[in-house]
Amino acid sequence: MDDYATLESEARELIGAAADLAALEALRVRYLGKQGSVSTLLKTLGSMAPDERQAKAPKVQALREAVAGALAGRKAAMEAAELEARLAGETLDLTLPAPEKPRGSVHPVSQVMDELAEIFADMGFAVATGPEIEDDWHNFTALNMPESHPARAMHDTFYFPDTGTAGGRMLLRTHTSPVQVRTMVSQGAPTRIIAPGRVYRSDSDATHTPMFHQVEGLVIDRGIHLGHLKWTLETFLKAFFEREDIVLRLRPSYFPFTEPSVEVDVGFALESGRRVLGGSGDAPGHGWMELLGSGMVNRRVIEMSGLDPDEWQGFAFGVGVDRLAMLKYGMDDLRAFFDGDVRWLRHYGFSPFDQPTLSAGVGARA
Ligand code: 2U9
Repeated sequence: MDDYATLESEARELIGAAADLAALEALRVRYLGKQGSVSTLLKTLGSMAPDERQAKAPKVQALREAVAGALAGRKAAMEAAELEARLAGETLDLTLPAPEKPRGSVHPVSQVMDELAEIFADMGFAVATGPEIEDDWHNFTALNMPESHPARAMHDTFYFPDTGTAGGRMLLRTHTSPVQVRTMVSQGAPTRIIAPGRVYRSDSDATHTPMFHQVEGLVIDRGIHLGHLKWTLETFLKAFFEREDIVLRLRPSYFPFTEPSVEVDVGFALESGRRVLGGSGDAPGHGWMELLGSGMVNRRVIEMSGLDPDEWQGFAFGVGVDRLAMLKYGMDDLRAFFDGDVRWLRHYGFSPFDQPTLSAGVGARA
């Protein structure tokens, strides 16, 4: 056995006996590292006479390859053994139920807004949105509420410091009506939209929160009259409350942005102390509940939005989304809607997979 063969068998023996990857790495350095014995042999080839180099070089190269191969083989074997051991130690019971992932729920206000969008889409209404921080022209002036109107008082509306912007002072919108004004100004007529969203009033007690939700509707077209308004609201309420026996009563009222204006009451029955919508409010044991405000859009509002009121007429209505949710799903405290208590949401929230559709029933299933 020559020196090369001795070195190779010694290296193979040590590599075979290496206990772990660290020991193997130490052996790699010992043989193939910069100062390693095989590397040194390779270097000495350079200083040999050509004949001697020609005779020895293939042997040294073969030695280097043999050691490198033995190191790689041992390393692969160690890694495979480690994987084997891990797999043998792990058990996976595929019959166990998967742990349940926490799932969010849909807030009743969002649920009702989705239902409204679905119902009104079926009647050809688009959903329009706009800024919650408005200027006083869009929130008040364009809606026939001039400077002197009491709703403009500081104690009713949240104002921002006056910065002299073009449309007047900035404020938190008190209704979603400015969205309809913006739509009329930018898109003209005819139009059919609902505008759902947050509105703000400086008001706070058991039945009023400083922020609440409204949906308003607007139809502008030729020849629109109160009959269209009544049919639309009746069709909407029947679809929303999922009852055919919804009866409306229109009472004269006043809003600056509509003329004539009507308050819309819905008949209800008292069932074990609870008000349940349906039937005429004049029947024995029944009553009327005020639910919506509405009317024919005031010609001055149509004019201020840049349309000709002799050509275009329309109707508009407004209703509280929170109120609709309470009536349909039975919550009794408005303030709980905005407390952010997850227990309330777990109780009243809806499944995100239960999208309202007219065909499957617009209401959420319990
Ligand atoms: C334009 C023209 C007219 C929207 C209307 C009401 C009547 C109304 C209240 C219901 C309950 C607000 O949430 S509430 O407090 N709304 O009574 N809203 S008519 O009239 C408009 C809107 C936009 C351009």
